[in-house]
Amino acid sequence: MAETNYSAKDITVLEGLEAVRKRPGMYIGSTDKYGLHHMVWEVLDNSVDEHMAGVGSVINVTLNKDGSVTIEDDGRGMPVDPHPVYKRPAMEIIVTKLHAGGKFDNKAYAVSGGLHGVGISVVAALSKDMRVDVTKGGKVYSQEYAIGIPKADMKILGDAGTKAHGTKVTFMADDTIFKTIDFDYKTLATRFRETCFLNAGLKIVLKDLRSEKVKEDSFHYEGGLIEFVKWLNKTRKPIHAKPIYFKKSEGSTVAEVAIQYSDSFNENIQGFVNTINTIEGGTHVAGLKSALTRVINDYGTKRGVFKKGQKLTGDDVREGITAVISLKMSEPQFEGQTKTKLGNGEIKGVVDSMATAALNDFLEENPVVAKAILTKASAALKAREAAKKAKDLVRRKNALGVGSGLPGKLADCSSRKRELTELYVVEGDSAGGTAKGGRDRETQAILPLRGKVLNVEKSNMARALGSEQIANLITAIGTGVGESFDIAKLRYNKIIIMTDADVDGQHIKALLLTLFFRYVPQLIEAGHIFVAVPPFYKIKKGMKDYYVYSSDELKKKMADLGKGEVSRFKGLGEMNDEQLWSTTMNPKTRRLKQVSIEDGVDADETFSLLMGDAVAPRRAFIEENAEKAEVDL
Ligand code: 0RA
Repeated sequence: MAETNYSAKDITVLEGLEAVRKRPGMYIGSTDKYGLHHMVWEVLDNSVDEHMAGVGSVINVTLNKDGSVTIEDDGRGMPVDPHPVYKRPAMEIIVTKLHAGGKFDNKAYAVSGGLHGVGISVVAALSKDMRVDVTKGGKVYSQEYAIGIPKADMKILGDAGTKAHGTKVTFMADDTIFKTIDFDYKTLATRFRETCFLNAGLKIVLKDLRSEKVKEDSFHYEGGLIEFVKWLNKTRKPIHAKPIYFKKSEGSTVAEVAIQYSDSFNENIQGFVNTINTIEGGTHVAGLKSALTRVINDYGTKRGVFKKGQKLTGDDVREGITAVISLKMSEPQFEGQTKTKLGNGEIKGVVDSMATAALNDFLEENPVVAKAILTKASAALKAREAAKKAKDLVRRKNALGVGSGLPGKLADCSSRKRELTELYVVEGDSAGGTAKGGRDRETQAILPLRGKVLNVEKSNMARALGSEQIANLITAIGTGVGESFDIAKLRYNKIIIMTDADVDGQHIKALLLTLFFRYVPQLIEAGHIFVAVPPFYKIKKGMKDYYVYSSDELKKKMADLGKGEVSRFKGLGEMNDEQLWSTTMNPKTRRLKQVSIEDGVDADETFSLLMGDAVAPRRAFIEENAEKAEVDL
């Protein structure tokens, strides 16, 4: 700390950083993996801003051997001149003062409400060490910090070429703050790829020096959003080669959209606001959707392709769509469970009218593509109407015995207090029977599934909803799917997938997760979907049985117990009512994994690769993820 001399003004600076260390979650969301990676996004945003400002085109991100991260850009370089009020180098103020604000805060698209833009000072405060090197005006300036406090004054290290400029930030996350400081290569790579698609021309190079085998990936797309939708469709068969593309602005709001339909049955719309992936959608996505439905209906009506009274629903129009909407706006408001839903009401109309004009123009100018899209949507409409007819027929036949309308296989719980209730979706009739015997009848409902669930990645919505398994499940859950989804009608607070720990069980789990992700993603986003974790081993010692859930736990427990007879649990069927209750269903002792979507693009890639048609990319994906015991969904 040498000769650094703090004046009264600087005291508030220190207090600011103290607040960050006391309540890190307020500034970076959390102190888990999510918050840790947020540290990188925070520094990277500054480097991307330089590219947006027209200076700088390459960002190098390096995971160093010692666990620190370096982010180096060729932007203008952080200012280093003395700050007029604090009389310290601007660099020091930017890095050590919370919300340096004012003079330095010249971001055109500051993100409020979200967690971005909290500033590099937050990263500094939560780092054991940070070093910033700025190259500009022919010189290199450098300063080091520990938990946000300068170790010494800024130094001039020497001369650089007069043309060189940029900022290099290296930080070591503080392991007394973060639960883990182990960065995940895939999480970083996914985010950097997205960032480069959203900023055409920007190049990000990611290097991992942590293990013997150095990993490196480089992301750079001159085609921006158009390349993005093509990349998203790499596992699908597009029905038109050239994506629909437009970029329009109104005031300070800029919307950029690319759309490409494929012969698949799913809807994959990725929304971004100021480069943040809005997993829960919001008004920008709603505006795009309403324009699409209206424009394609109008186009079909004008050409006389519909029978009287026939109309495409939004779900019809979006069957097989892959789209990206990137919105840049000032003062976005984020809502929702994970604060990834755009809330600004005015945006819906703005995007709707921009998209209506652009889509009308596109369809007029590209009649071949227009026809392909209309044919696809009409096929969805026909399938939907045929499925409805079949259902009405069944309903008429059963007119006398409708009862509650709930599936006969469902063993419902007695409580009607939704916050307390749970639905166990159980593989197989026999495990279903055991679960019925073991459950808490008041709060736990059981829905047994016989055999495989239809793969919704490979079938249209009408056919999927016509399958008994899926119809039963959706009816039991209560919300409906697609456009008619209504969270207020949700019948259970927790929906828990319970399958065997074998290959078949994994497959059924994957099919159910695909169904939830494609048809009711809102339930995943709101944290209602869980996977039950049955025990892996049973240890018998004397009269007592112990259950453990992993090989690590087994080792520990055996060390505790000294001796015992170990047996492997293979399937749910091996347990009796009482065992299933105590190991897997009793809320006090069971293990549950909550299913979440960290990144919409990544989740779509995982499902389309694992459950879709393309074989070669699936093999590559599985090989790439082979070291992970299981792919996190
Ligand atoms: C404040 C003002 C200016 C640039 C930056 C900060 C800046 C920060 C970081 C962090 C990492 N890389 C960065 N690059 C730039 C504007 C400088 C000017 O107008 O010359």
